[in-house]
Amino acid sequence: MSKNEGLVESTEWQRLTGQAMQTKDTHLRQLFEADSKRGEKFSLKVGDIYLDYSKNHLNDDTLSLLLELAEKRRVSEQRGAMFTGEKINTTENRAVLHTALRDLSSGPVFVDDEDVMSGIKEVLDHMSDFAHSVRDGQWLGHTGMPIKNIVNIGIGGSDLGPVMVTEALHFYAKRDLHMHFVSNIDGTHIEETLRDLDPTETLFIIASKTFTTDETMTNAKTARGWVLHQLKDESAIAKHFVAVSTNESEVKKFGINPDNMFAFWDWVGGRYSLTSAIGLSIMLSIGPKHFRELLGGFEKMDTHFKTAPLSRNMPVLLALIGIWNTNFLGAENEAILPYEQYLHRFPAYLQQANMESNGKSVTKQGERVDYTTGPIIWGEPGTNGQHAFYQLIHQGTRLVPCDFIGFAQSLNDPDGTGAHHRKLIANMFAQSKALAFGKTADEVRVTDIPEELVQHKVFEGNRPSNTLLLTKLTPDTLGQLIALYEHKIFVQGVIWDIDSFDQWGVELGKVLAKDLYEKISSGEKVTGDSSTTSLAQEWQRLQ
Ligand code: G6Q
Repeated sequence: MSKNEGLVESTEWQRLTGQAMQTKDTHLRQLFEADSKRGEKFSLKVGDIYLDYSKNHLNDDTLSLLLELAEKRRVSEQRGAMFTGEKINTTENRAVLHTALRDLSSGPVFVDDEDVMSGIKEVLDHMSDFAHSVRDGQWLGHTGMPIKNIVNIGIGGSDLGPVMVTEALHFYAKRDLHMHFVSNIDGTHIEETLRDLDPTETLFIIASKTFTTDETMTNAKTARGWVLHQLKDESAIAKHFVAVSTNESEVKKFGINPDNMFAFWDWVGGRYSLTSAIGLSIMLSIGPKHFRELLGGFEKMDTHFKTAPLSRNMPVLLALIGIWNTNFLGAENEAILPYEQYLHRFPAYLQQANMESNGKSVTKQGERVDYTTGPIIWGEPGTNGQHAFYQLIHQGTRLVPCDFIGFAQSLNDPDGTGAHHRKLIANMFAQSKALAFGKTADEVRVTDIPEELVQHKVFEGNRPSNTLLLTKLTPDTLGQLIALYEHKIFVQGVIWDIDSFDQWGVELGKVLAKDLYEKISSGEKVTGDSSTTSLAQEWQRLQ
């Protein structure tokens, strides 16, 4: 009998099901009334992150039961296996070692009897030398011009992390080096990006682990054509293109000098790669010193995750709360709500990190699960979301567990009074308060309003949320925050017994698109199902 067959039937799971039944009618208001210290009690500070998880439907018993589940699913053992380079990505037979990328202080880490640490340090030094030369204006384009624009061409894991972090740390950026990101195969993306750029002062980073991804290679070839059209010399490619990849032969074929290739390894998954050479665009933007601070932040959270007992382990707690909401309270989704404009791409980044990792329906042994796995992740920065979709979170019929993320200190104070930031944070606190405690009909009636409006103005409350309050947005604290979510996702994958590090679900669409591309390009009739056939015919008719 496989380990997974017993998950739902296990004592731990059954007891949690019972706990959910037993506590389902207790309102968050009652939990807070029963314990005046609940807010302090259900909170944890790690590094620069203060996590308040008190506004969740849980009590001491729930937490104990969840921790028993984590023990039963051997979370500690699996965590050790990841950090020591065991091939825990079983369907691809790969180690999962993004933590080694930021483990800059300690001893060797082995994959197939080879210590990976020296290679990591070498690439980091290579990246730093290159970033310095571009930022200092020593790296010159083909006509002798310094570089003013960097265009990162990549998609998925080779795009979302770099975009998110470059935006998040824009405060620390070299302002006269403009960063651009092209990912979509839609020609509009590259067309609109390049239309105002001058190739003599533009450098392209072709970021692709495989160097075969259709979107990236199509955009890279277009960029190559754009450069050659204006500079009219093949030797210009060496000055205007660098690559980040694991595939040296394809990089060479493209015409990029292997000296300008920044390597990484198959044990770095795409969506976990921003601390590898895939972060080159980040380093160019914020500089090598800040990039190392970012790695330092990741390392702090890695160390905490690796060493803290499960009961005081922030990624583990976040993961267990997510499991509780998903598997026992029936939540289908999680909203990520950063009250920080610089983090405006953080929800999109976490969407991939979480949904590509845990959007699985078979166990590691290939058996269909009989429980819910990864939630739908979505979100937008506050306060914008408040004027858009928060209505549904407050008064709709769905359960939307929220993560509020805010910073104690702001990086900007445009009117010199601090009012913007105080208003921002007051809104964040207000939202989780309103979600948890709501407003009863009696409270609504305190003001003189027509009776027929009362129910419209009632807030049931009782809606769960976590709040993460960080000191200040820096490379270091951002690293801590990202690593926190990476490890949360890992812990949930372990509990669900799924492979969080493969992504077979993206394959079918790619194969079908290739076939359809060939057919519509050659004018061949598309046959098969009547929907796709009709769509293709209509498209052909409209050409
Ligand atoms: C991430 C996925 C995926 C990948 C892209 C780009 O974990 O593997 O998003 O990053 O498909 O792949 P390449 O880097 O190989 O172009």
